[in-house]
Amino acid sequence: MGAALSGPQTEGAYRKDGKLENIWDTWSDCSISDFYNKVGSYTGNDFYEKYEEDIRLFKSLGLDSFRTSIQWSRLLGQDEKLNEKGADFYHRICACAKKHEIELFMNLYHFDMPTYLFQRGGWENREVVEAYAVYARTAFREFGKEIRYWFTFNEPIVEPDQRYRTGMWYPFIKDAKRGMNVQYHISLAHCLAVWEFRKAKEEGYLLPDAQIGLINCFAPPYTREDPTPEDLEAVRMEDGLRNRWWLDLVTKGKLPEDVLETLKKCQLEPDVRPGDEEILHQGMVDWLGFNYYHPARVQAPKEKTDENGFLKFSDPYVWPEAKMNIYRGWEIYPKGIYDFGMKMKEEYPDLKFFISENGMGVEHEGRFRDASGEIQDDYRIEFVQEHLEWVLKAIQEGAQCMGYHYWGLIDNWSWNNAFKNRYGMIEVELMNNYQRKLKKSAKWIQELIRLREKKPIEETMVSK
Ligand code: IFM
Repeated sequence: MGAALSGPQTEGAYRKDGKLENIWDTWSDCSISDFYNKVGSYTGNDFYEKYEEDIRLFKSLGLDSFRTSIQWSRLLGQDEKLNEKGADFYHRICACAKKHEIELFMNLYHFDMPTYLFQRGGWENREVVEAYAVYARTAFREFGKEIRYWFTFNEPIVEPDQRYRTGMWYPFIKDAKRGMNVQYHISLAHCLAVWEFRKAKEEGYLLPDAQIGLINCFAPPYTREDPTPEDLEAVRMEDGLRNRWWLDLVTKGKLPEDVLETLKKCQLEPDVRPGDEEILHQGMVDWLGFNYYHPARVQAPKEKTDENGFLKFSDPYVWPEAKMNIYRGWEIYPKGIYDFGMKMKEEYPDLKFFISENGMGVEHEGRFRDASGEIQDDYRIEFVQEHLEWVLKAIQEGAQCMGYHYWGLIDNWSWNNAFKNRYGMIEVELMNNYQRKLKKSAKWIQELIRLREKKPIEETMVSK
């Protein structure tokens, strides 16, 4: 049981100690009104200053692990040399986690491209893929004896989607073809990093039991009842592009052929070059992180093509019985976690996984404060409890699920939504020097963990 965070959403200190500008700082600088309440990337939740307090808090709640990410823009300078002060910050985090006997999971990339590399084409440019491999190599060698659990990417599907296909995020591109290349290049970058990891291990830079993984938001796809063949085709491609793409890569070292064939037929195939096959083959991991918030409900597309003339694979399908998190616009469907667990058991039985993110973001949480000032977030307790019950069922039925990390245990900066939706079980008071304060759910999870140590998990989980 642990917590998930990321560097760019928590650290702040955006120009401190030699940190370079990243793509979020650039977007904040050029259009601050795009960010909720005009809160840009600059301060995170002050983790740079408060990491010791935060790690102590995790420990006091009984958590055994937490994830954050190294910011590429903090670790390396433009010359690709180590930024000593940046490295020192991450060494201090490692030492603090060790002191409090809490396992640190370290991710290398969380949507945070350094701006100078973005200006060279970002993930559209193969040189950036190579630069990422250099960055990963440097991180493995620098922190190899301090970190056991490594991850190459968090949600590698998100940047192709948000920056290049839907154009919701800076630089607001809507081009399915460019999006496919970005997705493909990120896949190659993942593989090169895994290769660097294996090499670093052979050369003795890593802990002997170090592991490497990938984390993605594998939203299980569903369609309408009584689907047409076209609806099923929409599910095949939704699953193919967003889930099987990564699952095949990390278990078989190749991309799903049916998906590549379909992409070829509609001129959306990525720019595959000689030698890529060998690179892809390096992509197999030791385990996987599954971020789960909502299912993907799709149906056959109404229009055949999008506004740029590229073939559309699906339209959203609104399930009439859907229960919504209205603040985030995401469906709450706890059973999806179990369905994914069963899919893993059937289709990728050798790969262990853990729930690497799951959580509920809610707006204006101040209205749920009681007389003592504590936020009574019973909705969050219900959300986590229901999801954990499905995790338990999946484990009981044979899924190799190793654990659960709650996303955003401490309120954090959520991209252009900034602090609009609060995810934390720990509140951050923005107007009071980012002070931390437990919400009701923090006490609930503390008690859950305490009981779990004493009783069989089944009894702990029964709703009272
Ligand atoms: O804040 C994000 C995180 O960066 C990736 N997963 C989803 C979270 C909530 O929106």
